[in-house]
Amino acid sequence: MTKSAIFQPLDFDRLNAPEQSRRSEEFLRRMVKRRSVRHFSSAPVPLNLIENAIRVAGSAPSGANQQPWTFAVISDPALKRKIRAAAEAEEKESYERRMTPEWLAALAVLGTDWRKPHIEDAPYVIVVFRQAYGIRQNDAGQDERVMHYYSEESVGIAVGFLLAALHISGLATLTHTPSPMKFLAEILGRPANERPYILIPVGYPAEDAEVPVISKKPLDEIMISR
Ligand code: IYR
Repeated sequence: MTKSAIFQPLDFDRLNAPEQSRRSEEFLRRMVKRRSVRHFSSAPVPLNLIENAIRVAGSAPSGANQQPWTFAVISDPALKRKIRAAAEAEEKESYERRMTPEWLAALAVLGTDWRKPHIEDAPYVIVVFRQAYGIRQNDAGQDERVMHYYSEESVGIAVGFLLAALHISGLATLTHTPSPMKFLAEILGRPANERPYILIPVGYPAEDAEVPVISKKPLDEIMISR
């Protein structure tokens, strides 16, 4: 049965111009301070910050509002150890054999290697899964595939929301994409329609955390106006 749209009035806060500027400047000032962190403290993080950030991610727009995502929140040390070991095994193979010299050269500015201690050190690891298709029961009680539209784009947008929410809550994150990532679906026992999309260690930076000196392109290099 197709469901048709039901409409309601939009709940929208029309801000005055100074308030718009204030919020815009404040958000910009805070967001540009976000850095990918690879040295985490094991200090605990309140779970409600993680939950709220996932609520923010879950509010993201998605193709046909299908919300094709699952956020796996992992804090169990044994599970984190297992994920780290599997990620490092894939990454070692990648860094030593699979990545091209051009790729390794591009990565040199970040100073990364196959070692991923942050997966164990950070109190939480969020693994985001993309639901390549949905599953529903048909009238005969059998599972049927539901086509998902723009799931890659939808999950990308939700992850952007998630990273922003975690950062604004005073938490550090890393976007990590061990390749291939299939082991995450296996370790976490996810169904066949879920594809690992990204792994995000979340926590506080280690006292002595360092980040590479890199810069972002200025506005005139990333924006065109006509
Ligand atoms: N996935 C690897 C390699 C890596 C690739 C890119 I592109 C980066 O921006 C950073 C790392 C790793 O996580 O080390």
